[in-house]
Amino acid sequence: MGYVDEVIERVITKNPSEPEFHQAVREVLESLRPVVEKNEEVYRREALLERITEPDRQIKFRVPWVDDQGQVQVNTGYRVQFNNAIGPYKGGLRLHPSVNIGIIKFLGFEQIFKNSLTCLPIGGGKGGSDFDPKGKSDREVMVFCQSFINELYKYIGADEDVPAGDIGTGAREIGYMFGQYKKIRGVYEGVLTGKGLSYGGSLARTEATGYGLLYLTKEMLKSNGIDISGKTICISGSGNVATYAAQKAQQLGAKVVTVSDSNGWVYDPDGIDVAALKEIKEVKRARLTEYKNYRPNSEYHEGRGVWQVKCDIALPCATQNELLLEDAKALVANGCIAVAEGANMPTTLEATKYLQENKILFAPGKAANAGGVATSALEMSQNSERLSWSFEEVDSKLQGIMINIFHNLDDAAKRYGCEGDYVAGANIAGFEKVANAMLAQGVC
Ligand code: NDP
Ligand code: 2IT
Repeated sequence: MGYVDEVIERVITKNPSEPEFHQAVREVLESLRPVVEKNEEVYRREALLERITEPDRQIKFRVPWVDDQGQVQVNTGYRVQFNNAIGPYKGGLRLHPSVNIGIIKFLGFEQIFKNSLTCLPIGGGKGGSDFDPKGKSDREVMVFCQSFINELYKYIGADEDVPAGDIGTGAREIGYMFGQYKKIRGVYEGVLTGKGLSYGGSLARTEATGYGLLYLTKEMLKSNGIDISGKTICISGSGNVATYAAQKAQQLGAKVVTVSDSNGWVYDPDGIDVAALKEIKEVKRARLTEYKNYRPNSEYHEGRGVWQVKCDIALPCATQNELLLEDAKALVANGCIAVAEGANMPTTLEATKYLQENKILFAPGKAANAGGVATSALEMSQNSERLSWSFEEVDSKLQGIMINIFHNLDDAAKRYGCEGDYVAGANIAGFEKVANAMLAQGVC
């Protein structure tokens, strides 16, 4: 058995019941085969693949809080500090009832390579809790966030580990967490990113993941001789990533016809009204069923269905494994030309394979959604120099980073004889830098 297969088997045996983690490891390691073959002797001796698939540490803790009825509730908190070879641990906090250690590990593992692709000095980590912010009062969210930080504060810091938002964690949650960290530690430092603008946040961080997704998609299309303007786009999700992806897509002259949430989806033939979407989701924290009140011409459907709609470009921006083989088949049959992942691992391995075999341009999440964490790193830089950059300055750096990511992964794919395979290109380009740093730093 080859080294890659040995390590995949070892990961599965050592971490049973963590299917999402297995999936992420398999995707990365399988596409690293040509790199591993070239360096097999050194990598084996240094146990490089065993080390890179084992987190530096996993922290799991109790998060007790009191609800509005006076009842004590108990959630589980997690932080997986995966790899800090190239910088302090960096990655979001997911608050969703589905959160478990396997999901946090898959996200933390992806984050290592994503952060490396940004070419900024950030290592990989992820955390979260099975707490569900939906339907909770502001007070309940606040006391949960305070209790979460009461434990997590021991392990994070501006030069140590810098968490941020993810599903269920937005500006409100980051604000409460930042306040509690400051109170306990008595220091004012950039320990979290995605902060409010009046206390160390960066302009354009809110927009960054969605905007970055479109900057990378545009560059991928351009390098294949295609103009994004005039294209029809299907987006899934209706949260932070989906909303600002829709906004930037429209600014670039494309038409976005769908968005979704975990209950259903909207089809708007005239193009999604981003202002209405923001009001429903960001202000009212309501469901997509409300969208029809703003746009009588639109349709609301219960359940899944976004990928059955005819489009040129598909941007999955909700959650993992939301684009299945049957969806990939529908996209291909309907003439789709490109898929770029705004979410982390939204496309199953079978669906990805089918799309690539059918010559769909496919940009993996660790490259396509890296604009969020890249701008988080820019927020860290601003905090360190105690300055704030203008929106234009941050946005133009973000554009440069996304264009650079695309060319780095495109070049890596060409170097290893798999031109056009952007999954392999992203994994190879992200891995090389981390691997070299780990080898240079010795066994640790
Ligand atoms: P939000 O919480 O703002 O929005 C999440 C959206 O996805 C909501 O529309 C939500 O619907 C939907 N969703 C969540 N879970 C499920 C599910 N199990 N089934 C169906 N729909 C679901 O999160 P973000 O927009 O921040 O994150 C979306 C994706 O992008 C995630 O994969 C995240 O890891 C990734 N990402 C986020 C970054 C960021 O900067 N925020 C950066 C890079 C990647 P509902 O409201 O019904 O739950
Ligand atoms: O998946 C991700 O890259 C994020 N949720 C953003 C992480 C960050 O530190 O900004």
